[in-house]
Amino acid sequence: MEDAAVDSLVLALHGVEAVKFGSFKLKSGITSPIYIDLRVIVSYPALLQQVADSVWATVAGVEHDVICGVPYTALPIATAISLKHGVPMVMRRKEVKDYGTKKAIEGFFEPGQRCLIIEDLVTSGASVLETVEPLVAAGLRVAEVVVLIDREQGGPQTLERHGLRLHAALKLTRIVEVLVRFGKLTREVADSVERFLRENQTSVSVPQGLGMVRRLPYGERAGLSKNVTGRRLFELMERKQSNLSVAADVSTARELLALADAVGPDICVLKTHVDILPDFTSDFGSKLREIADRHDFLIFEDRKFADIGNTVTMQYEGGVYRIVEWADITNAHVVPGAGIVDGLKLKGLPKGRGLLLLAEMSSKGTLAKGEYTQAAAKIAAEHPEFVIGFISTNPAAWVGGPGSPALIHMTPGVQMSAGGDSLGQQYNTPSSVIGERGSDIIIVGRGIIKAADPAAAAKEYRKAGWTAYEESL
Ligand code: S5P
Repeated sequence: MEDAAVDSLVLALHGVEAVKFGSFKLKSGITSPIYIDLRVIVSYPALLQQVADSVWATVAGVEHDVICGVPYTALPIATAISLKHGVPMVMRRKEVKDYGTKKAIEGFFEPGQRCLIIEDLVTSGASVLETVEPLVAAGLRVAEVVVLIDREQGGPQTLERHGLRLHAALKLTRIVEVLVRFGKLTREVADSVERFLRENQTSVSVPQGLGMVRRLPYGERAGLSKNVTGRRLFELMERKQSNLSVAADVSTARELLALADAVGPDICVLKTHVDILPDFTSDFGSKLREIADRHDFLIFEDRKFADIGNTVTMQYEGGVYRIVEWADITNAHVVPGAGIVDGLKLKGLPKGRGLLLLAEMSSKGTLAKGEYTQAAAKIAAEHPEFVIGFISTNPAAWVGGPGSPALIHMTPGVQMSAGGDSLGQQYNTPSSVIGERGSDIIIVGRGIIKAADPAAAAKEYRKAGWTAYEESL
């Protein structure tokens, strides 16, 4: 927005007392030097139009098919935009809590359409998330949110963690700056507002219940998977009562086979990195398969493919390792786009193999977050016959939650106590990963393989993982 337009809007909002300064006791009990209440703008049609125009100008060029105002204050703003620009609108019903059984979204839309969210004021971002959840559950794609005023108290950061980009027509500090410049506010009050903002940052990690679908038992999910390996995995977890995967990052193939035998009775999946084994031979696969069959677990080669479709077909099938011959499961980054899935599927599907997509990573500073994670979820949803799930770290916080119950979430970075290593690995506990973060399988490496007695440690992790699962049902 042009400076003059900002000035005029701020002065108009201040003129009708939509933005007030003084000492206000908030619902939370905190005293705030500023109070913003935009409900009053419906009484001033010219101002409502000015607000709608400013909001609309803020998202010029942002693509969408429908818009949805967050009830209630933003509804008239969305309506004004809809009327002036001919954009179809949908409405979220605020009263319907159980959107599984009642209609939560009014209006016509097609699944897969992009919905732009319109809001009047963002503090923590929680109301926006409440509106986004049923929209996503109804099949709309949501990635962009526009707000008239961002209070700059942590909302954009929270929304970003949920894969949403916030566009703000006005930021609170800008409003204050304009009002000081026009002599409506003293420097002293402005300073107190800035101090208040600094000291009252919000952080909504996972609002209670948001994004959490009711967890179905693993056994029931077996029937939903469209992939043989996905089905087998759910069935064997239920049968064996284990959601533990051991990351067998030992230094030789010999040690790996011995470890597989030792932890075999307690795991559902053994995860390998065969390219670290100096004594790998072509019979490694058949030896490991024999142990896997005996102890009833699946083999996951953590190859993390990341190339174009044509190249990965050769890497998956050929070379020294011939991964497709012996690994039930492998995984891929989605950075090349959906072609990587098509390539791997060409070789893997005829053998009944399954693929996991890396939607998030456990390492510090990972770039796999927000829109990237959402893109991985979308690619998975488009390939249900081959993609069996994700490597993820916090699926409960995804927009719309962990997604289809046919897809499984496996989470690395697990130890009995939270922490990390010196190279950026970050650890969460089994109960946090399964109970709070909504994952299905814990992947444990050094927590088990570096223990004095790996077999005993595996039993402990298995128990911790399974107890957390049972409690979450
Ligand atoms: O984001 C990830 C993805 C994976 S697959 N972070 C990870 O740590 N992993 C793998 O999980 C990693 O390659 C290693 O094999 C295992 C974690 O091992 P730990 O020793 O830190 O438990």
